[in-house]
Amino acid sequence: LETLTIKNVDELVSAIKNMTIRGSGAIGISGAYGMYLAAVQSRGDRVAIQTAAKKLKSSRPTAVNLVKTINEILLIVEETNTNIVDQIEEKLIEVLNRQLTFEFDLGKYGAELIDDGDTILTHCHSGALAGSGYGGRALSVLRKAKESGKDIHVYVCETRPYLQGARITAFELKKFGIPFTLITDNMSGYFMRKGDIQKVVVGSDRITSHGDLANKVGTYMHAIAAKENNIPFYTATSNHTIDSTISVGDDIEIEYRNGAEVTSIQDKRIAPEGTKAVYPSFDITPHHLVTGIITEKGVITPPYDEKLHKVVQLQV
Ligand code: RUB
Repeated sequence: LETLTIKNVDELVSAIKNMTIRGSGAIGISGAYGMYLAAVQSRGDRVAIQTAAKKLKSSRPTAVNLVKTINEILLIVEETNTNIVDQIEEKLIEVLNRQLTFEFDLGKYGAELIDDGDTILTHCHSGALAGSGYGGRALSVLRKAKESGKDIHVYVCETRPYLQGARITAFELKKFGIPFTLITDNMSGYFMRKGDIQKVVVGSDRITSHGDLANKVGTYMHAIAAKENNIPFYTATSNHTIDSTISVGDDIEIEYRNGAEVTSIQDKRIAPEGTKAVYPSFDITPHHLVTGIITEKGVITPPYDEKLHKVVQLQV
């Protein structure tokens, strides 16, 4: 685990853009830290804090956590006349504690869906700030299942091109003593058809009111293969990932990253020079492929609209 020192909002925005900080939960929390940093450094100057908010919100477009968290803090800026810095600090602490509680609670509900002896497929890395918290969202479900005495095994997709599965999830599973096998992204269908996978649990970056979800590209393929093989497909999330302003998943903005991130692996070029490559960082899994949405308030099953709306209403 490396320590990252961030000295100002611009450095934070770069760290989010270049994926040093990534994952919807982690960038949401970082956004709150960024707002606090801007407040402290500008001594509570409204315009400076609002400018920071704009930069932070546009750093990555798909995960809604970041935008929602920053909007919460912007409310303080708009409505408070005194002690803006102290109030933002209080909100930051609230956001951190809330995230830890969410992760713990949703893990508890999610673990009830896992049976003793299950092998679970997960994609990318669904965690909080690496190494902190209860272990992130999908990971929290797996960890709770293991802690409740269930004998589980996890297939972890490596997740090209950033390899978050291999570089982060595998390390966290190892740390928590959960047996796992690393596979490449294109192997899940094979193992599902063979009967080796009983559940799929992934995170999500944004969930619409219909229950369509955006998550790391490749998630949709796993969901289709799961449906075809009668394997339950779950997403582990919190109310901050639910965007009730959008109903249809295809209306979610998908971040396109530089194709050069596909033509090389860890700075080593793997394709001929001049190769054209594209990298949509997320894809949309429509709600009819989603068996359940695991939240801090319980597991939501279809039809989603009204139930998701209630979860959003329950907390800020
Ligand atoms: C990460 C990713 C994660 C979700 C959910 O993508 O798709 O599955 O963000 O994570 P990237 P969490 O690495 O491109 O940010 O549950 O931690 O919020």
